[in-house]
Amino acid sequence: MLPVIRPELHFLGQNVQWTIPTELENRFLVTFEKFCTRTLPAVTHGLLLAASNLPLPMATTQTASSSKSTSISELKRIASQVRRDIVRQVHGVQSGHPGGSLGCADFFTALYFHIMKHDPEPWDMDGKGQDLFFLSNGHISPVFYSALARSGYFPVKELATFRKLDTRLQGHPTTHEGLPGVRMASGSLGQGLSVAIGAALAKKLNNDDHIVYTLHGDGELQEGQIWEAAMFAAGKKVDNLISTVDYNGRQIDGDVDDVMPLGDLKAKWVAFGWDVLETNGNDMAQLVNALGQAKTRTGKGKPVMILMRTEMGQGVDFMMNSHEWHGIAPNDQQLKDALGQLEETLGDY
Ligand SMILES: Cc1ncc(C[n+]2csc(CCOP(=O)(O)OP(=O)(O)O)c2C)c(N)n1
Ligand SMILES: [Mg+2]
Repeated sequence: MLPVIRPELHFLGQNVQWTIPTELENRFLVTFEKFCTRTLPAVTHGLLLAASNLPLPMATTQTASSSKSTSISELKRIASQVRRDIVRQVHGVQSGHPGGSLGCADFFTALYFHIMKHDPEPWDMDGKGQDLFFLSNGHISPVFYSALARSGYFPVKELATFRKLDTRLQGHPTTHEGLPGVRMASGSLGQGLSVAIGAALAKKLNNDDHIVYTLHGDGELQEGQIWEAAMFAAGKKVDNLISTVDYNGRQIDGDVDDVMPLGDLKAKWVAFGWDVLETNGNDMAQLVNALGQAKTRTGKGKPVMILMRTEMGQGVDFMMNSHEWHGIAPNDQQLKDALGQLEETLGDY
């Protein structure tokens, strides 16, 4: 009979109490310490898999952070400003990724201004008692930064530093700069689901009943680590997780179907054991409804997946209907044309 101990583990700054046989203790201490100091998703995920035979406690209710109730028309107005922020950031430094960012502007607006229970202040990495969001397709950082700034995580005027030397707003988000709202480095595709699963498991261990959200590109799904994580999340009933795929059918080199077809994506996620919803990610009312539906489906033994149809470049006519604007910046005239199509609703930075 193995001796059983009750160690205090440290995960993203949270104290985790769990009954663990001593033979596994060292493995967990190593895992969580690495996760704490610098995000190492692959290693963490591997170690989570190694320890996956351990039973998980059921989540219980904790004090919730507030989620805002914002009308659909107001959300649309915010999304318009987010789109302006995107094209202005990318134009300002003549680099970055406007296409996917524009396509996901409605999603980020719905998430940060209506769906998630989160408080920008006081900010800490733990996010205990809050919903968490992990951006896995980190190249669409302009939309992430705009949503964070506009919802109060850091000054809106800091958007002007995007991709500049010494900025906290790196082209691909990092934790190193300490930008409030960023809990994981991303840009190397395929890793965010593994990290989010770790965070979702930590919430269960901490009896924190809040939800972990993720976003992934459809091209990103070509990464094998996604499917390893997908299998793990369903197999271990990580049911406090809502993932979304930006299903725009495009990626850096062309249409996803031409680069590596995804086949019947819904059937694949269902086969992997997920509860799958589909929505139009550029129709605010439909999107808010789908995200609300997804919330009601948590806690039922399955991770939840939203396949979200979007249009790359949505909102700027000459950036739509192609992959061309995946990662190039508008020139001065193109910026003017783009801004002419996007109402300034909250004031430019
Ligand atoms: C591991 C890894 N491989 C390749 C890349 C290069 N890359 C950056 S974005 C991208 C396309 C991803 O497609 P998708 O996720 O659909 O994003 P979208 O073009 O729709 O914004 C690729 C291949 C990367 N960032 N990471
Ligand atoms: Mg794509």
